[in-house]
Amino acid sequence: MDIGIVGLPRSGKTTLFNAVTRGAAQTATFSSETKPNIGVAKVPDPRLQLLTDMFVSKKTVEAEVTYVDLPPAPEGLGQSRGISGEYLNHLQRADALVVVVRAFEDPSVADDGRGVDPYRDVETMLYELTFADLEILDRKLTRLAEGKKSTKAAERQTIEREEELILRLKQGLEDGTPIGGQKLSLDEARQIEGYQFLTAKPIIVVANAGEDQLDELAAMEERLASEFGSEWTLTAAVCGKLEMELAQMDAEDEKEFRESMGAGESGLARMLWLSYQALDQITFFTGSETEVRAWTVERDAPATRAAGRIHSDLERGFIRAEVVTCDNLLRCGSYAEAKKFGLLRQEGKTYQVKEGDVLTILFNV
Ligand SMILES: Nc1nc2c(ncn2[C@@H]2O[C@H](COP(=O)(O)OP(=O)(O)OP(=O)(O)O)[C@@H](O)[C@H]2O)c(=O)[nH]1
Ligand SMILES: [Mg+2]
Repeated sequence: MDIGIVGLPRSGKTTLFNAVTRGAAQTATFSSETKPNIGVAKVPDPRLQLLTDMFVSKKTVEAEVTYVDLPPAPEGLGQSRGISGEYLNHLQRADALVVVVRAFEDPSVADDGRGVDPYRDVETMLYELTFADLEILDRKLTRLAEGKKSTKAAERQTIEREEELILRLKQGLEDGTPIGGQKLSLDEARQIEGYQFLTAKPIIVVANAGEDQLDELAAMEERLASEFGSEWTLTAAVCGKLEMELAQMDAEDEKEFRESMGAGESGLARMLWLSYQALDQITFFTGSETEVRAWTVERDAPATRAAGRIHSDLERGFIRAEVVTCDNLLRCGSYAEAKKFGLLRQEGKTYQVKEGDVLTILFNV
């Protein structure tokens, strides 16, 4: 899972990136960064420790989500001049986008002269993403028109069909429906897979509030959800700077501070959970005396695909999977006991992996 973090200058992208990856990338009152920060967030999961204790395992490995914190766009993202070049490539590579908007008031951090308004900024950002896709569509239309001139009548039909689809997508976008929200046949969806449209990606809108706005978070979340929430747009409000400071403490101190400030669930856990939701991912486990490990895969993925997440050999040479739910395994205390109670199942290639499954893949290459 690769998640791109975007937003207007000084909205708190790097601050949130640091919070979720427990990183220490440079944040700044004046934008100076030009390279993206790439970091990995380890997904906390209490089941991992329980499994590690049960297996008396030497090693525990959490599931990971990669975040890419993008510097402000060189052309001035948010000023309707579009997104292009390397910046666009970075965005296109992400599986989902976090759109950060500034809600915190702080006179030492300059705004763009229009005052702080997170809702206006969400609209600006969504407009920018739409604008970038419209540009991609226009470029494609130009290329198709050129192609039509130099092809024979028989091939022209294929081009015209593609042209039709692109025009329909464009109309939809202009009417305010992101490409991810437009109805497409399977065939059409496959046809546009390669284009990497930004509005086809799930979006997580995060309002970055100040620590003095803790008691406004709930109201902010409500307004964000009602104005922008949809099947493909998730919304949240967090205190980025506070979360970053908390993420840099050790677990005990963090817990104490969180309680004393009434800061609730960790913003880090929240961001990760939203990332899972946006990409419809589930967690499964592998376990032995050498290593207990959590993995992610799309919901309803077949066992072969889950095997492939572990290693391509396991997907290629897949024979079958031994499956037990994490809860059942922990209750039984060992594979042998789980087997005795008939809780260890043998599953084939098409078995749809469930949240919390513990898998042993049998394979032969
Ligand atoms: N008071 C306050 N300041 C914040 C908060 N979040 C971020 N800041 C400050 O705002 C400034 C910009 O934060 P960054 O995280 O660097 O923002 P950014 O979006 O990465 O900025 P660019 O990469 O330059 O576009 C820094 O000085 C932060 O300390 C917050 O919640 N409260
Ligand atoms: Mg930054």
